[in-house]
Order: sequence, then structure tokens, then C-alpha cells
Amino acid sequence: MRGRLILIEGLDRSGKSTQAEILANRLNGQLFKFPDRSTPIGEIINKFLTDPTFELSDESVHLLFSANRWEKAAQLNKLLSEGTHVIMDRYVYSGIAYSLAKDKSRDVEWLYGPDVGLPKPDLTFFLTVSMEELGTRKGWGEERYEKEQFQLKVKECFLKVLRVDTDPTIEIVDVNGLSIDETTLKLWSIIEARGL
Ligand code: Z5A
Ligand code: MG
Repeated sequence: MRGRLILIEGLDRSGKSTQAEILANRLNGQLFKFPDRSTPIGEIINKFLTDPTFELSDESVHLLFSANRWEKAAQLNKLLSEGTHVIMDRYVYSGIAYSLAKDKSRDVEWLYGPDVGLPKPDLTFFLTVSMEELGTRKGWGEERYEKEQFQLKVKECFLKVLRVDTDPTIEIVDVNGLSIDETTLKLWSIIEARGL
């Protein structure tokens, strides 16, 4: 049987990596994280995110994030076809939401274009946490994009891009005020309820 692909999306510091690691262990699956900063393209992305003097056009950044996913696509497909479950920490929706937040007049079909053909998740969680709570979390504000006004725009764009009304694979999960364990319980109950 093909492995399941479960994606965790959310704003910066919403607890994606924490939950992705826990779920990957519970499901005895593999963890994928985007951006993957260890690849050739990931190194450029890392420089862009951490060095404020390193400028790239919005289009180039968008294509680089997508290319970073394509760097891992063959490995991802192989694992899924062998029956391994994969938990993903950010993916296509992040790519679209962040680019759209930078320029809301951008053609969404153009934004989707470079990711067409990548494996589609069986389930996508979008974790929502209030800005007040995010601001208290460790390390916030160190990288490009980590500013409250921009994150509010990103949240709006995510909700637009996720199409929760028509796509049954999307789950918006309010985890505000929940501990790490409580969040895991909430996500796990959804995975079980869906029989994944
Ligand atoms: N980006 C993009 O523009 N286009 C793309 O296509 C992709 C990404 C894929 C870097 O992403 C940037 O890349 C990101 C989007 C852009 N920019 N922003 N903003 P990243 O994934 O490398 O980094 P991040 O997601 O922004 O941050 P993060 O540190 O990975 O956040 P997180 O994974 O959601 O959070 P965490 O590491 O699990 O938790 C953060 C802290 O909170 C940590 O100290 C935890 O112990 C704590 N924590 C976690 N859960 C809880 C709860 N429940 N209660 C209290 N404290 C908690
Ligand atoms: Mg993370």
C-alpha cells in the first residue's frame, strides 16, 4: 500500500517542526522539511532568509522554493511508493501564501505553476495560533518575513489558498493556548478519525 503524505502548514513558530517530528515518530514515518537548507538550492534560500543584504527578485525566490521541493521529489515518490508514511513540514501552500503576501496582485495560477506535478498530500493541517502567542515563542523575529504585519498578511493568504470549503484534504486546526502534548492529541485524533 502507498504511504500516506501528511503535511503540516502554519505561520512561523506555530509549532510545525515540533509536531512534524512527533507525528513522524508515532507513524514510524519519514520527516521532510521545506525549505530543505542542506541542498544546493536550499543553501541559496538559507542565505536569502538569513542575510538581509542578499536580494533576489520575488519571482526568483518563488521559483527557488519550488525547485527546492523538486530536488526532493524523486526521493519522496520512492518512499511513498514503498509504503513509507511521510510527514512534511511546510510545502506548496507555504510557497504560494508567502509569495502572494508579498504581492497580492500576483496571478495565483502562475504561483501554482512550478509545483504542478509534485505529490499531493493526503491530509494538510494548517495550525492557527494568535499573534500574541507567536510573539512569545523562542527565536521569533530573527529571519526575513518574521514581522507581525507581514505574518498577518501571510495568514490571510494561506486561508485564501487552502480552499478549505472545496478541498476535503485540508484541516484548519486552532491550537492557540494548547501545550505541545495537547496539540499532538488534537492532530492525532483527526488522523485517526480519517482512518489514515
Ligand atoms: N517559505 C517560503 O517563503 N516559501 C516556501 O515555499 C517555503 C517556505 C517552504 C523559513 O521556513 C521561511 O521560509 C518561512 C516561510 C518561508 N518564513 N517565515 N516566516 P522554516 O520552516 O524554516 O521556518 P519557520 O516555519 O518560519 O519557523 P520554525 O522555527 O520552523 O517554526 P515552527 O516549526 O512552526 O515552530 P517550532 O520550531 O515547532 O516551534 C517554535 C518554538 O515554539 C520552539 O521553541 C518550540 O519549543 C515552541 N513551541 C512549539 N509548540 C509549542 C506549544 N504548543 N506551546 C508552547 N511552545 C511551543
Ligand atoms: Mg520549523
